[in-house]
Amino acid sequence: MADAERIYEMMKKSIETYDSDAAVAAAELAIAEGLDLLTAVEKGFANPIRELGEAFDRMEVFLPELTLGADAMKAGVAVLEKALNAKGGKLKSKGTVIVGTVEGDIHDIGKSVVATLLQANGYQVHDLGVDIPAPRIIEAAESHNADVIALSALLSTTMLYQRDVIELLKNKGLRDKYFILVGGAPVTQAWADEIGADGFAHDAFEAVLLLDSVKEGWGK
Ligand code: B12
Repeated sequence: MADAERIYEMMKKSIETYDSDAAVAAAELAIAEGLDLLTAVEKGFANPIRELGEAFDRMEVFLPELTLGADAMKAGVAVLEKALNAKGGKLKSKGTVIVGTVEGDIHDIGKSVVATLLQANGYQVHDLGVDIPAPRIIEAAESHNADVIALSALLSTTMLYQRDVIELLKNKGLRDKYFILVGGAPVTQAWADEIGADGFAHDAFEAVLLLDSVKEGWGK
């Protein structure tokens, strides 16, 4: 669809030029044109911010630019999220998800995209933020009567804390209460299998598809 591609391009440009107003305008246009908004989040905003992250990696851009790009992404995604919530507002929640970046890890952007997309797709999401120790994640899951615990880790050192959450759940006799979803750049299906997680997804879009395919009796 040529129109959709044009709007994704506008979104991408807004990230590349660190322009929050342009991101909002592109998001509003996507809504007005009736685009699939979940695809717009991933293609229009998440992919370009990932590319900006890679440029940061290569030291072609620096932290202030990356932060401004992330701000533009958040401004655009907030507009799409509002429209998606208005549509999904009448639907019964598909399930309750606790989302957080594990202890020692302050990477926020990918985790926030996952939280946004799940929420926009009908899940009730509690985003705990970053650098969250295992006991706090479990406390939140218990107090919100969650169905899913979604753990983000961007560092090979902090991936280990995904395992800690699972081990602590086991020690507390709570492991079977939750579907544990893991993700983040260094995380793989093999790692998810090794630590006994229930699911892994490469990106936010895949996370929604995965949860939709396994949910059963959630969203009480
Ligand atoms: C931005 C960034 C930062 C920013 C974070 C800002 C913020 N507010 O988030 C800052 C500058 C603070 C930072 C700091 C550090 N960083 Co950094 N950072 C990145 C960078 C460039 C981009 C990450 C990003 O936001 N990508 C965009 C988002 C949209 O993509 P994403 O995070 O991958 O998320 C998607 C998927 O992974 C997935 N996903 C993510 N979480 C989850 C969770 C679930 C449940 C699921 C299903 C899916 C999922 O879905 C997301 C959306 O589709 C990456 C490089 C890279 N290419 O990934 C390095 C990178 C992750 N950082 C790295 C490092 C080493 C560090 C530092 C240690 C650097 C240092 N020496 O100080 C510190 C660590 C700080 C800490 N304690 O956490 C390394 C990690 C290497 C490793 N494997 O361990 C990387 C890979 C860079 C590199 N090549 O060396 N970083």
